[in-house]
Amino acid sequence: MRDITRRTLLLAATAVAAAGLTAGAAFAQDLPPLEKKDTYKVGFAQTESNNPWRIAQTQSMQDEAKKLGYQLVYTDAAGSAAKQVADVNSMIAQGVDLIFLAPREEKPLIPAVMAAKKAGIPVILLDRNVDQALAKAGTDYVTFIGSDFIDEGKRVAEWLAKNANGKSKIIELEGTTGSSPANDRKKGFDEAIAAAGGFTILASQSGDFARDKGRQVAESLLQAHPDADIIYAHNDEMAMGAIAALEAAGKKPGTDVIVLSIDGGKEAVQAVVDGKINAVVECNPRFGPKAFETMAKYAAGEKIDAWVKNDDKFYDPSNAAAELANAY
Ligand code: GZL
Repeated sequence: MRDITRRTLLLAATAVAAAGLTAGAAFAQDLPPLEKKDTYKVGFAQTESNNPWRIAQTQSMQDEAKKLGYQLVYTDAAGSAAKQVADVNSMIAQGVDLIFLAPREEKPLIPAVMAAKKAGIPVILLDRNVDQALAKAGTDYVTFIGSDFIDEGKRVAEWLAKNANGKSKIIELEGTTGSSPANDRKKGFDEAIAAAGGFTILASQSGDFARDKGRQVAESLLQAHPDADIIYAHNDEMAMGAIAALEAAGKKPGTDVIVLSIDGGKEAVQAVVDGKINAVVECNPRFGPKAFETMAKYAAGEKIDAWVKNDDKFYDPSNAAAELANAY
């Protein structure tokens, strides 16, 4: 009797384990659905509110949620990836229907994405992506809505290659370390500028997408490399900081030193008009309409592409004045 019971228990335990694994494996493949409803409770986990781009993105999301009559659970991680993970977990605990997440950095937010999936809550990534080796659109989250950051960096480099007029020594101000825009704007620019030939990147350092940090880093790199005659900033805030650093050093931004940026906010486009920035690739922060449109398509059962790509304009002296009114 004892042998039968033991054997039976072992067989049962094996069957349960196999079922569990199968179920787990099957679950791993299933993206949580979104029920078609008249209204939703939606989470938006923002990275920080330290610059006009972030503020414009948040405003766009809040405006669209209000227009639709949806309840928006908004959190601001104040620049901390760890807090952003906690913010997502709190949204899960509140039982939101879907989470919009702008992952501050590519790797630390993976657990948050997986926790939402495990809880049966679909995630749509906005503006920044997660490490594609660790999480996949269509399996772990619905989609990534955002710009092609590699192409943004490439477009800056291609403009520079045509308009450098003999300048060739570059200081690069990188965005937030570990973030997809910083990684990819560097990759796109560095590869294209190397392919163009004749340029040297003297130094490349993070200014964390922030104005004052960008100014401080530009100041120290200009002191270390007084021969630098090009500054490529991964966003407008650091470009504006670099302009302040150049003027403090008695140099004319846009003339003595070429200044290049990405984002295309009003202040930067005005700086192009004023001749202090030479060219800017747009990265539009107005995600609201496309984000909620994509959510509605998902609820309706439509197939969503792994990447819903935003198109970016380009501003230089040829069009900045005419385009200024449209900049965010
Ligand atoms: C890009 C976005 C970046 C902006 C910065 O999609 O993540 O973050 O370029 C912002 O201005 O801080």
